[in-house]
Amino acid sequence: MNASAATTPIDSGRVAEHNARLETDVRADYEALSGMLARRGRDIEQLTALAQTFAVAVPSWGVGTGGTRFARFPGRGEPRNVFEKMEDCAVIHQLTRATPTVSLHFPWDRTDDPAALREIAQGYGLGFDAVNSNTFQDQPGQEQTYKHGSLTAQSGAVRAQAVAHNIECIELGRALGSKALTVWVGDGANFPGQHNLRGALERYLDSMRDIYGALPADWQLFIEHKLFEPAFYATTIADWGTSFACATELGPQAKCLVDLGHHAPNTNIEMIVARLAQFGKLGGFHFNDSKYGDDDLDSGSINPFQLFLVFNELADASQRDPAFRPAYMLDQSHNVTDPIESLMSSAIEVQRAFVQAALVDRGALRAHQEANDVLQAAQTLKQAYRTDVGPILAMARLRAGGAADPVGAYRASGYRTEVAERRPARAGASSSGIV
Ligand code: RM4
Ligand code: MN
Ligand code: MN
Repeated sequence: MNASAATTPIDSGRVAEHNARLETDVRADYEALSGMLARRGRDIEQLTALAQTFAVAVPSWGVGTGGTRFARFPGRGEPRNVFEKMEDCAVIHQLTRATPTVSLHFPWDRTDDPAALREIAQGYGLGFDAVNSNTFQDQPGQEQTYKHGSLTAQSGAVRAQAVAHNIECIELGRALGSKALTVWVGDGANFPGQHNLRGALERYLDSMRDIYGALPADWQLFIEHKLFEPAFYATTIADWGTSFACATELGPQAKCLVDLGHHAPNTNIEMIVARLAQFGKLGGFHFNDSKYGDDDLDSGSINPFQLFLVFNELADASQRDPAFRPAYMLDQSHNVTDPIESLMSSAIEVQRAFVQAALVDRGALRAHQEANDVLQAAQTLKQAYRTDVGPILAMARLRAGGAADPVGAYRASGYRTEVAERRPARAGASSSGIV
């Protein structure tokens, strides 16, 4: 559905006014960049068309204010249910035109009426990406506790409950039009000796086999690894090697999901991406940025060069196999910013890395590599990374009916003040934002 046919939470006339004020400048910058790229033998139109194909899913849990394990400081007008979350996601897509899907998290987003939710999403021009299961928390009224693990628990009853929840996620996702389930478990040990390291992984695989068996034929199962937290000594699915082994063990519908924040500082994540792509097991991403651990900071806010290098590997993989399509999703927690603003600028940062990677002169890079011209090879990447592709992104948005400056248009719209009035805080209602 295009922007004009969809219901837009922000009045489209106001966005048009905003664009009219900025359009002359955007065009001037675009012309200047066009000339510079032409001198490098690159056609700006081809890059803008490519930018318009970019899409990344918004995490439903990211539109509420997040927190730390110390506190959460709620923002104004937070969404109180999945329908209000969809409205905020629609704003993000309306202004960026880069986020046509939403990734839901159950039971946080559980609904008794998936058909109604699907219809509302369609009205906004939104679809659903992978659904996420949650066996890292106990829910009110739940029979078994996950205190000592879920898919790896010693207790068969706990494992059965965790498997049943994942199967319910598949059913809900199916009704919503999703095509993948992402499984992240916090299972692991806090103390040496707490559990048998091998036994825990055996139980994990047994549970995952049951979930895999419930997948529709056109679905994928994404295994998300994470180094630590909440298990501080030994996390069962701690690294891409374990994830890869499990995905291989389970079968062709199982793939690995790389959350950028789930690695030790300084890990060469682009190399992990290259390895998983080479062996056909790269299922998708949770984009975010981090300084120390699973910080869930805005994409590109700390280490944009790393994001570019990840996309450089993805560009290489798509050149080798044009059918290569990993799922792109954001996974962030916004503690001190307006989540809508953070998600819009993050989606644009990921799109920026995607376009910068497309700018890499791959022929020249290969030639420098073959000639062992190390300096020129590195410079070839840097030249693409240093190019300000902002005008391409702005033009792509204008052409797709978005905003020249999404954060500017959003602030001018008064949306946050308006929702603050009609969404008074309700105790415990948010279920959004990670604490
Ligand atoms: C985890 C992981 C999962 C996300 C939860 C909320 O650290 O990143 O993807 O669903 O947090
Ligand atoms: Mn994640
Ligand atoms: Mn995480």
